[in-house]
Amino acid sequence: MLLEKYHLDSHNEQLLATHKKQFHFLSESINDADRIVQLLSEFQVAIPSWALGTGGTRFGRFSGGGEPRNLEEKIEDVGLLHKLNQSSGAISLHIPWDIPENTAATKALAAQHGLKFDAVNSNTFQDQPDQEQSYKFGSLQHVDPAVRRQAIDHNIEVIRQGIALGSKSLTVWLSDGSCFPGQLNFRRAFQRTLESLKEIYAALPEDWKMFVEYKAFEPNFYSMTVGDWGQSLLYANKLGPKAYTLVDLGHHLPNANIEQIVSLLLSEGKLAGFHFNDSKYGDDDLTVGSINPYQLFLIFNELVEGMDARGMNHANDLGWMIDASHNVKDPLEDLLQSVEAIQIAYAQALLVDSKKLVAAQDNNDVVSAQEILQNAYRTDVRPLVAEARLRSGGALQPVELFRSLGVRQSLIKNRGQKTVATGL
Ligand code: PSV
Ligand code: MN
Repeated sequence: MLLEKYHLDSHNEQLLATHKKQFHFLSESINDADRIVQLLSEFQVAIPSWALGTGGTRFGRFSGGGEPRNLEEKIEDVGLLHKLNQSSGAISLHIPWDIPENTAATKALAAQHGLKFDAVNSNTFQDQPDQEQSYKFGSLQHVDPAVRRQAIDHNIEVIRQGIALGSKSLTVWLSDGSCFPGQLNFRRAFQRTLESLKEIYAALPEDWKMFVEYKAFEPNFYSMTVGDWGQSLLYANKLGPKAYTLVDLGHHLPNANIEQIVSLLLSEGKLAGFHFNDSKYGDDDLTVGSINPYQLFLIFNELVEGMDARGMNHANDLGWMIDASHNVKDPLEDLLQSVEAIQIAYAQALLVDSKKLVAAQDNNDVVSAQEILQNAYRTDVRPLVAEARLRSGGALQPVELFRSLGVRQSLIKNRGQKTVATGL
């Protein structure tokens, strides 16, 4: 075990006095500190199995070593994160990058680490070595029914794997689209995709959801067949009540008002949840909150407002997941930072004085509305987040403990310097 309870205890003990001072100071200046801490403790963010190794670009990949070599080691890494922050209690698998060889053993290992299986993800954007048909010109949209059949069957197989693991949702992200004008008949491509999705939808168990993820561009650069939230919502509405739109923060054209998209999807009852990350230019897959933390806060502000308006449970009624690529940072440190950034934005949104905000909006008091939002955003809520970790048995400063224990060095020693995680 790289991380024992006594490591956590002695780390927390050293930082406790300073933390308590900061927490008390903050608790006295805000309302509801205990309620916020409680909500933060309940809030879990799923870790994608493909983000545990070093990511790369088409120009190169620079591994930091000690990457998980198989699904078991990926589960162990997420278990480690969860021990540190008590907020990463789920893992999301991408198939076929991660296929459990022995489902019962995989489930038992996850349970041992206190982890659940979040959404399972299908992959019809790459050709696998043993595959008969190619996805070069799309999968569910393809003009050849044999390709569509293969892609549909793959999704149904992913559902089957997910049922065995105890997942409750399937995320479908399609790279389908076209690179040049004239390549594709948009209307017919949409229709074929819809028909294919209907077959997959029909294979969903009663208590499952289908998440339809959109993306503006890449790998297709002229059109994407599920290119924006409007297109995803069209599919979801036509499919039925178990289909929802999934928002990946990096999948919009520049300057899109993501918080407005989130608000409307939520009020339509069609928001599936998130793939959290951050970006400057496109699908950069950077650490959550590293580029535009104000936007993240505004998104959470809409989430809290909209979920409360619909009487939804913050922790369980939407899918919360990270989707990132760690090209220059230690992936585990990056994921710890990402989860913390999500919790900070959530805590700040919980601080918004919603009654005052409604009054300001109803009076067209633009200045007050901005003051109310920014007052919450500019509050340093880190002591609340740390307190939630402390009360749940995690570390006051997860990255600091990860470093002081030399976790990466131990992983390199155990697994080797040149390991490569699948799915990168
Ligand atoms: C596509 O860019 C995406 O966001 C989808 O969620 C995929 O499943 C994932 O990235 C693959 O890395
Ligand atoms: Mn994604």
